[in-house]
Amino acid sequence: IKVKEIEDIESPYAMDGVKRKRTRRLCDVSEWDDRMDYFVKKKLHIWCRLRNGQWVSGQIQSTSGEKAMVLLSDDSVVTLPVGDVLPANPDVLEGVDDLMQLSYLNEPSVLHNLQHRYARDIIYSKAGPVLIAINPFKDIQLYGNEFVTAYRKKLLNDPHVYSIADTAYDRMMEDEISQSIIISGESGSGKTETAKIAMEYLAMLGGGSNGIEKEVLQTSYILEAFGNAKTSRNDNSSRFGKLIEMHFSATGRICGAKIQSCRAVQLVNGERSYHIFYQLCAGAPPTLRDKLKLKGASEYKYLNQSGCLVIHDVDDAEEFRKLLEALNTVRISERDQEHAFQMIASVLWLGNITFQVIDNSHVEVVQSEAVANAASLIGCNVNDLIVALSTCQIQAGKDKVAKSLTVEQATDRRDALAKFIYANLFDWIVDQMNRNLAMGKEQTGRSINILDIYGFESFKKNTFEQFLINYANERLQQHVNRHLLKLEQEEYELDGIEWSKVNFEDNQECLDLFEKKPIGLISLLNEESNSVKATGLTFACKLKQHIKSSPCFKSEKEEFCIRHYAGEVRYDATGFLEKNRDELHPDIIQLLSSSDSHLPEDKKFSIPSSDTRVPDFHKQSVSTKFKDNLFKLLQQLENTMPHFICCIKPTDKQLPGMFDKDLVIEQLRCCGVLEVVRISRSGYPTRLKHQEFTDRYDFLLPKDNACQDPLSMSIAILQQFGILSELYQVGYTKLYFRAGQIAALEDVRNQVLQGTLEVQKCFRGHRA
Ligand code: AD9
Ligand code: MG
Repeated sequence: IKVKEIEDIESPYAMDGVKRKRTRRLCDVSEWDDRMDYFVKKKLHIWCRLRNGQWVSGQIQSTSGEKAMVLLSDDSVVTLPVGDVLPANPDVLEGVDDLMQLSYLNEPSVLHNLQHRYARDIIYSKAGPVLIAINPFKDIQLYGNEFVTAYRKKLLNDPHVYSIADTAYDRMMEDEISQSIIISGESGSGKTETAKIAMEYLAMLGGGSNGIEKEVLQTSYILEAFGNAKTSRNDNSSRFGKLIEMHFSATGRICGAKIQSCRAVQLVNGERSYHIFYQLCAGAPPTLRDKLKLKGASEYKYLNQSGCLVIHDVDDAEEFRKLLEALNTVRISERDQEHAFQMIASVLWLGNITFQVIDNSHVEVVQSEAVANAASLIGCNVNDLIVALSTCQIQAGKDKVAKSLTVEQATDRRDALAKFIYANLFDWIVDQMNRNLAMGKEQTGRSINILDIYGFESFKKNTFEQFLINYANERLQQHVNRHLLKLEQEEYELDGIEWSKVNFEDNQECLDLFEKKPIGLISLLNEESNSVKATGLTFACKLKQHIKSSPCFKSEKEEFCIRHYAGEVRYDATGFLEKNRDELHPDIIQLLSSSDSHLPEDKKFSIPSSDTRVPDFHKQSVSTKFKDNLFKLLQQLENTMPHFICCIKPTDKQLPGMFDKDLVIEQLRCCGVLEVVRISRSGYPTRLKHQEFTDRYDFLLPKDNACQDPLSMSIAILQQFGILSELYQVGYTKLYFRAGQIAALEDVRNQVLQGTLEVQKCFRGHRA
């Protein structure tokens, strides 16, 4: 749509059909009541909410009191409460790029606009400063070299991840300030794909002769193999959060990268475990198979319990081949790769170890290929493994005696060992990649950080893992809200400019519920985890007893409910304590430290202190470590200039061509999209300190004004230029301009400097 057309449309604010330029402000509810008659008279389109909650298009025929008679597109007429009728935008605004351009900003109009675009494969739109990305669930022709070039040369201006990455790159190069691209959205909305698209763009911009950009791109593939799994919400769901830093040289070339991760490892995640297990089983070449004694995925208990071994349209063997390629690209040696696969296979074999009770008194490990293979892959003695899994060494005076475990305890030990090996391997791989991508030079202000975490999750059964993931999303949401909604408005208020506040839903209450000490979910969980006798039930009771007042919390028996910003989630407290403790028994630590003595230093297990004299409360719990890690990631983003992408999942079915309006509007509400547009539309995006402003433009003033203070000088300049008072505001410290105003001033300044305009004439010209 050409700007001209938008400007010339007849405004419903204009009375009696007098044509007026469209005012760039939205109609709020009270004004809408006044304008309804105009809509009736002009037969303009409106949105009306039917009894089933759906918004449909129609025309108001008449109103009487609190009722409106509306003609629908099927020629039927319905009578509705006036409150269920909202103005629709004129046709000329159909499918605008930026929701800021809509004359009427209401939920049905926003939904209609996004759906109109989505149906045409235009998945990106702007909501003021935020990019909205709606998952297409199919390949769309919007990426690749030609698009990169077009965005780089600014030939294309349509909303796109490329354009966000391009702006970040330009700002970084010009201002030497680190940038961040923060991607939010619920599980399956497209965050990880979006992160990769942004990385691809930056890699093409910053690629050079050293080929490091190819390595950076391949890290995603490796991280996904080891850190993603299929869930019911997403076939490729990230089970870890990551922050990728890309560093650039003074000439804008990528000179290094760093990956930081934040994870909550569980071996069994909903439908399938991590992709790597299936990839290895399906794709390992014969020699590797022999070495690892590998069988098919269906032979392993950790994999076959869920009943889901394959992902539709995914060939695990082919994926394994790609993984090897990626590992080679990031220069992880073949020996190191083999070490990694050995650890993966050891986990699989550990899962197949079974126990039996002998004489009703003690537990024994069943002798099988599983225990033999696991021991040989871990690199320990079979008997040592058997002893560590089935007995507990107790100090009796100077001697140690072995006490038999129960089957349950032995199983827990086995699983804890497997989980530890896997977690250790994940960290090791990240370390290896970081080492190879490390920057040659010291850090500069030129970096772009891309944040992609696990999205908000709500399953039928939600456990400790969802608890941590949803907590992380709650924190991220606050970070986004703070930057987009809060800080902006606070700046206006502090600087004393006139501003009518836009309210938004704050999630502080829910965050307090998690973080408050000593009566917050994490504190109480840690406290209960320290008690030997505590169970899931006692934990849930403790929560019920202490957290009564929070409106975000309910509990019942072994379950508790948290009202998150993105919806209510019911958690099952079973297993929370064990998972939060995540203890590795000293016997297992002993086993591992004796097993890896032959390994080179960098491949040794990073084993926690086996010193039993270290009191438990000094060992950090999983939730505390997770929280600290998350804070570290978000803290790092505080010092950067943020760019936001909000991913939206248009359907729960993971299929193209579907647009579930209820689902979409819920997500738009969660991201505060309408509020962001409201603030941006009435906001002042260009800000200059009085001194900066006068330094730049004071030469345009008559000489006698020159000795005034910067504030008075600023006002004098603005008056001389005849800038309309609604286009700027004067704060205590800065001047605030509506979009585009500085460009007009700059134009005059340049003309005067070039001698094509006389100072006095420019004032008159502007006033006219
Ligand atoms: V989770 O929080 O990690 O569970 P994400 O990361 O938000 O989730 P992901 O990026 O994995 O979602 O996207 C889910 C699926 O949507 C992908 O596997 C693709 O099949 C599909 N998708 C997402 N974005 C695009 C896209 N731009 N083009 C094509 C896409 N397909
Ligand atoms: Mg993801």
